[in-house]
Amino acid sequence: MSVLARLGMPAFKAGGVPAIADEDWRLEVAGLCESPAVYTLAQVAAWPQSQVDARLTSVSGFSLRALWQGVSWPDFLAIARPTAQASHATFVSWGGVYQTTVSLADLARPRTLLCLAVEGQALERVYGGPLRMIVPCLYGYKSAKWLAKIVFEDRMRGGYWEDRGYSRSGQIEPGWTFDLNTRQRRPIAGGGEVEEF
Ligand SMILES: Nc1nc2c(c(=O)[nH]1)N[C@H]1C(S)=C(S)[C@@H](COP(=O)(O)O)O[C@H]1N2
Ligand SMILES: [Mo]
Repeated sequence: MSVLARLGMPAFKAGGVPAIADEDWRLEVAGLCESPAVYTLAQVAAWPQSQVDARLTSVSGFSLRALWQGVSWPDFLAIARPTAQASHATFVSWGGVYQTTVSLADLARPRTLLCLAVEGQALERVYGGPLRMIVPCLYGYKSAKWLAKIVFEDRMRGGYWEDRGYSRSGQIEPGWTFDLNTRQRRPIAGGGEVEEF
Protein backbone atom coordinates (compact mmCIF):
# COMPACT_ATOMS: atom_id res chain seq x y z
CA MET A 1 0.00 0.00 0.00
CA SER A 2 1.41 3.40 -0.94
CA VAL A 3 1.79 6.31 1.46
CA LEU A 4 -1.17 7.90 -0.34
CA ALA A 5 -3.51 5.03 0.47
CA ARG A 6 -2.07 4.69 3.97
CA LEU A 7 -2.76 8.35 4.77
CA GLY A 8 -6.23 8.11 3.25
CA MET A 9 -5.77 10.45 0.34
CA PRO A 10 -9.11 10.78 -1.47
CA ALA A 11 -8.92 9.47 -5.04
CA PHE A 12 -10.74 11.67 -7.53
CA LYS A 13 -11.70 10.09 -10.83
CA ALA A 14 -13.68 12.53 -12.93
CA GLY A 15 -13.69 11.12 -16.45
CA GLY A 16 -13.19 7.59 -15.09
CA VAL A 17 -10.20 5.42 -14.22
CA PRO A 18 -8.75 4.19 -17.52
CA ALA A 19 -8.49 0.44 -17.99
CA ILE A 20 -5.27 0.21 -19.95
CA ALA A 21 -2.23 -1.97 -19.39
CA ASP A 22 1.10 -0.25 -18.72
CA GLU A 23 2.55 -1.87 -21.90
CA ASP A 24 -0.11 -0.13 -23.99
CA TRP A 25 0.36 3.26 -22.33
CA ARG A 26 1.56 6.14 -24.50
CA LEU A 27 2.43 9.74 -23.71
CA GLU A 28 1.88 12.06 -26.64
CA VAL A 29 3.74 15.39 -26.75
CA ALA A 30 2.21 17.82 -29.23
CA GLY A 31 1.53 21.43 -30.17
CA LEU A 32 4.05 24.28 -30.16
CA CYS A 33 7.24 22.30 -29.63
CA GLU A 34 10.30 21.23 -31.62
CA SER A 35 9.97 17.55 -30.74
CA PRO A 36 6.38 16.31 -31.03
CA ALA A 37 6.45 12.56 -30.37
CA VAL A 38 4.72 9.60 -28.79
CA TYR A 39 6.54 7.80 -25.99
CA THR A 40 6.05 4.49 -24.23
CA LEU A 41 6.08 4.25 -20.47
CA ALA A 42 9.48 2.53 -20.64
CA GLN A 43 10.84 5.53 -22.54
CA VAL A 44 9.50 7.98 -19.95
CA ALA A 45 10.97 5.84 -17.17
CA ALA A 46 14.36 6.00 -18.94
CA TRP A 47 14.44 9.82 -18.86
CA PRO A 48 16.42 11.48 -16.02
CA GLN A 49 14.60 10.84 -12.74
CA SER A 50 14.16 13.30 -9.89
CA GLN A 51 12.49 13.39 -6.52
CA VAL A 52 10.50 16.26 -5.06
CA ASP A 53 9.23 16.78 -1.52
CA ALA A 54 5.96 18.60 -2.09
CA ARG A 55 2.45 19.10 -0.82
CA LEU A 56 -0.51 18.48 -3.11
CA THR A 57 -3.31 20.82 -2.04
CA SER A 58 -6.90 20.25 -3.16
CA VAL A 59 -9.42 23.05 -3.43
CA SER A 60 -11.81 20.58 -1.79
CA GLY A 61 -10.03 21.01 1.54
CA PHE A 62 -7.37 18.33 2.01
CA SER A 63 -3.65 18.26 1.36
CA LEU A 64 -0.80 15.78 1.64
CA ARG A 65 2.97 16.03 1.57
CA ALA A 66 4.99 13.18 0.05
CA LEU A 67 8.21 12.37 -1.80
CA TRP A 68 7.18 12.15 -5.44
CA GLN A 69 9.44 10.61 -8.07
CA GLY A 70 9.58 11.00 -11.83
CA VAL A 71 10.74 13.41 -14.52
CA SER A 72 11.24 17.04 -13.49
CA TRP A 73 9.53 19.66 -15.63
CA PRO A 74 12.88 21.22 -16.71
CA ASP A 75 14.15 17.80 -17.81
CA PHE A 76 10.92 17.23 -19.74
CA LEU A 77 11.18 20.68 -21.40
CA ALA A 78 14.69 19.79 -22.59
CA ILE A 79 13.16 16.78 -24.38
CA ALA A 80 9.99 18.43 -25.76
CA ARG A 81 11.59 21.84 -26.55
CA PRO A 82 8.58 24.20 -26.65
CA THR A 83 8.84 27.01 -29.20
CA ALA A 84 9.00 30.72 -28.31
CA GLN A 85 5.24 30.97 -29.07
CA ALA A 86 4.30 28.46 -26.36
CA SER A 87 2.97 30.04 -23.16
CA HIS A 88 0.81 27.25 -21.71
CA ALA A 89 0.61 23.47 -21.58
CA THR A 90 -2.59 21.45 -21.67
CA PHE A 91 -2.55 18.12 -19.84
CA VAL A 92 -5.04 15.56 -21.14
CA SER A 93 -5.90 12.46 -19.15
CA TRP A 94 -6.44 9.10 -20.76
CA GLY A 95 -9.88 9.04 -22.40
CA GLY A 96 -9.85 12.78 -23.08
CA VAL A 97 -12.63 13.79 -20.66
CA TYR A 98 -10.32 15.29 -18.04
CA GLN A 99 -8.01 18.07 -19.10
CA THR A 100 -6.48 21.16 -17.60
CA THR A 101 -4.21 23.98 -18.85
CA VAL A 102 -1.36 25.56 -16.86
CA SER A 103 0.83 28.55 -17.78
CA LEU A 104 4.48 27.75 -18.46
CA ALA A 105 5.31 30.40 -15.85
CA ASP A 106 3.52 28.40 -13.14
CA LEU A 107 5.01 25.14 -14.41
CA ALA A 108 8.46 26.71 -14.10
CA ARG A 109 8.01 27.06 -10.33
CA PRO A 110 9.99 24.49 -8.32
CA ARG A 111 8.90 20.88 -7.91
CA THR A 112 6.70 20.45 -11.01
CA LEU A 113 6.97 16.76 -11.89
CA LEU A 114 5.79 14.11 -14.34
CA CYS A 115 5.24 11.60 -11.57
CA LEU A 116 5.72 7.83 -11.86
CA ALA A 117 6.16 6.83 -8.22
CA VAL A 118 5.69 7.95 -4.66
CA GLU A 119 8.15 7.06 -1.92
CA GLY A 120 9.73 4.34 -4.05
CA GLN A 121 6.50 2.65 -5.11
CA ALA A 122 4.94 2.90 -8.58
CA LEU A 123 1.86 5.11 -8.43
CA GLU A 124 -1.25 3.07 -7.83
CA ARG A 125 -3.76 3.27 -10.67
CA VAL A 126 -6.37 4.99 -8.52
CA TYR A 127 -3.89 7.81 -7.73
CA GLY A 128 -3.10 8.43 -11.39
CA GLY A 129 -0.63 5.67 -12.21
CA PRO A 130 1.30 4.92 -14.25
CA LEU A 131 1.89 8.64 -14.94
CA ARG A 132 0.42 11.84 -13.52
CA MET A 133 1.36 15.46 -13.06
CA ILE A 134 2.34 17.01 -9.73
CA VAL A 135 2.05 20.82 -9.84
CA PRO A 136 2.41 21.77 -6.17
CA CYS A 137 2.12 25.55 -6.62
CA LEU A 138 -1.51 25.23 -7.83
CA TYR A 139 -4.65 23.48 -6.62
CA GLY A 140 -4.72 19.73 -7.19
CA TYR A 141 -7.13 19.90 -10.12
CA LYS A 142 -4.18 21.21 -12.18
CA SER A 143 -2.29 17.93 -11.51
CA ALA A 144 -3.84 15.68 -14.16
CA LYS A 145 -3.85 11.95 -13.42
CA TRP A 146 -3.47 9.18 -16.07
CA LEU A 147 -1.49 11.56 -18.23
CA ALA A 148 -1.93 10.73 -21.92
CA LYS A 149 -1.03 13.97 -23.69
CA ILE A 150 0.81 17.25 -23.15
CA VAL A 151 0.04 19.97 -25.70
CA PHE A 152 2.04 23.20 -25.83
CA GLU A 153 -0.21 26.15 -26.62
CA ASP A 154 -0.26 29.93 -26.86
CA ARG A 155 -3.22 30.50 -24.54
CA MET A 156 -5.12 29.49 -21.44
CA ARG A 157 -8.09 27.15 -21.92
CA GLY A 158 -10.94 25.79 -19.88
CA GLY A 159 -10.82 22.30 -18.50
CA TYR A 160 -12.85 19.71 -16.63
CA TRP A 161 -13.09 21.62 -13.33
CA GLU A 162 -12.46 25.06 -14.82
CA ASP A 163 -15.63 24.67 -16.91
CA ARG A 164 -17.48 23.72 -13.72
CA GLY A 165 -16.59 26.88 -11.85
CA TYR A 166 -13.04 26.59 -10.54
CA SER A 167 -10.51 29.23 -11.57
CA ARG A 168 -8.47 28.80 -14.72
CA SER A 169 -5.36 29.99 -12.89
CA GLY A 170 -5.67 27.32 -10.19
CA GLN A 171 -4.05 29.72 -7.74
CA ILE A 172 -4.13 28.44 -4.13
CA GLU A 173 -6.18 30.88 -2.02
CA PRO A 174 -5.63 31.74 1.64
CA GLY A 175 -7.80 29.54 3.86
CA TRP A 176 -7.70 26.19 5.58
CA THR A 177 -6.60 22.69 4.64
CA PHE A 178 -6.95 19.35 6.35
CA ASP A 179 -3.35 18.09 6.48
CA LEU A 180 -3.54 14.31 5.95
CA ASN A 181 0.02 13.83 7.27
CA THR A 182 -0.81 15.09 10.75
CA ARG A 183 -4.61 14.82 10.53
CA GLN A 184 -4.96 18.43 11.57
CA ARG A 185 -6.79 21.35 10.07
CA ARG A 186 -4.25 24.06 9.37
CA PRO A 187 -4.32 27.59 7.97
CA ILE A 188 -2.65 28.23 4.62
CA ALA A 189 -1.29 31.52 3.35
CA GLY A 190 -2.22 30.90 -0.29
CA GLY A 191 -0.48 32.49 -3.25
CA GLY A 192 1.53 29.41 -4.16
CA GLU A 193 2.71 26.04 -2.94
CA VAL A 194 1.97 25.31 0.72
CA GLU A 195 5.52 25.11 2.04
CA GLU A 196 4.96 25.96 5.70
CA PHE A 197 4.14 22.34 6.68
N1 LIG B 1 -7.88 12.50 -14.70
C1 LIG B 1 -8.12 13.12 -13.54
N2 LIG B 1 -7.14 13.84 -12.97
C2 LIG B 1 -7.35 14.46 -11.78
C3 LIG B 1 -8.62 14.42 -11.15
C4 LIG B 1 -9.63 13.64 -11.77
O1 LIG B 1 -10.75 13.53 -11.25
N3 LIG B 1 -9.35 13.00 -12.96
N4 LIG B 1 -8.83 15.11 -9.97
C5 LIG B 1 -7.94 16.23 -9.72
C6 LIG B 1 -8.08 16.78 -8.39
S1 LIG B 1 -9.42 17.77 -8.10
C7 LIG B 1 -7.13 16.61 -7.42
S2 LIG B 1 -7.22 17.37 -5.92
C8 LIG B 1 -6.03 15.67 -7.62
C9 LIG B 1 -6.11 14.66 -6.51
O2 LIG B 1 -5.28 13.58 -6.70
P1 LIG B 1 -5.72 12.20 -6.03
O3 LIG B 1 -7.03 11.80 -6.65
O4 LIG B 1 -4.59 11.28 -6.31
O5 LIG B 1 -5.91 12.49 -4.55
O6 LIG B 1 -6.05 15.02 -8.89
C10 LIG B 1 -6.49 15.85 -9.96
N5 LIG B 1 -6.33 15.16 -11.22
MO1 LIG C 1 -9.15 18.65 -5.94
